[in-house]
Amino acid sequence: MKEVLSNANFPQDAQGRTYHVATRASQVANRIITVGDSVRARRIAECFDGGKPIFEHMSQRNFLTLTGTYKGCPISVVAIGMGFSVVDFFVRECRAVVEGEMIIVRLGSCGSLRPDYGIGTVVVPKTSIGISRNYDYFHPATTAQERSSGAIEPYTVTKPLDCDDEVHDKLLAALAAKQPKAEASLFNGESVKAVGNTTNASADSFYGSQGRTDPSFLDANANLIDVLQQRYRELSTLEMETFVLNHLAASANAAIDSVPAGQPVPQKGRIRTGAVQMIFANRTNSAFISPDECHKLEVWAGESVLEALRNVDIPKERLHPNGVWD
Ligand code: R1P
Repeated sequence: MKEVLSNANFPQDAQGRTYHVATRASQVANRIITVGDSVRARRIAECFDGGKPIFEHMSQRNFLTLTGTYKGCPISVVAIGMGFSVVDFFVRECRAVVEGEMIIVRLGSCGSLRPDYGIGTVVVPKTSIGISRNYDYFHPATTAQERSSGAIEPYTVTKPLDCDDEVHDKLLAALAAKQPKAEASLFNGESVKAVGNTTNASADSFYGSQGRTDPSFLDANANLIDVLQQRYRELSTLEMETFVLNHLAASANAAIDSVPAGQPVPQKGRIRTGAVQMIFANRTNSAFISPDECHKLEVWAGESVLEALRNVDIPKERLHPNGVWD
């Protein structure tokens, strides 16, 4: 750690840089694309005006922020890694340095649970559920009776939380407008397509809580996917971030809505979320994406998310007056 930080509750340096993402006011735009992978982030940033970001910072904790303009509209691309906890660092720390409404879109890879959504399909979910490992189920003190009776289940599944309707629709429209022509040599001859209005599940592991099997660990997940699909008929994709993004947006919006009438509302605006999920693994037939296919999907999806974000209005009065970076 290089900077001197203060405030153990929410550590920031003297200029307001946050502890992990390490950006400060005027370095992050109100419209953000978040990805897991810094290579994908840089690929998207090549579409910025001038072919590169205006502001760039890789934090010591490996959060990469690239801020530029796309057709004149300020947008940040932030690579955060994978999983629930990094979404929490990212959303809270970016919220702390951005004034006004935020629109955050996760552009990530996912596994498909549907034979008709193969490699080459890009999915825009409408809603997401969260799946977490219940650590107590695996605790040595938990009895066989507690396990077999169902008193303690191995996984907990949340209620669904929606993405923003307008963001969902603009993402789907942009993907359709920029859809590349299918090539027989790519995607195993499957047609390249974008689909929307699906249900996603975000899991707290790539392995156990996504129903993958591993004889080296007790995971108690043999019927997890079947149970999820019975409960959510439209369940199409599995990944690791969208649910938490929707949850944090709902929490931020609830904090604003809970301000009693007549009391000053914080300067911070609402958070609206969306997700674009590129199918890298088809769990129904074990297919996995090739590097060429990955590149093609990332270019299509990346440009589409930039275009969609540009097309979602953020009313001027809710933008920070100094909405420029330095
Ligand atoms: C698994 O390999 C990871 O890839 C996806 C999933 O959500 C999961 O976190 O994220 P990115 O493709 O954005 O890294």
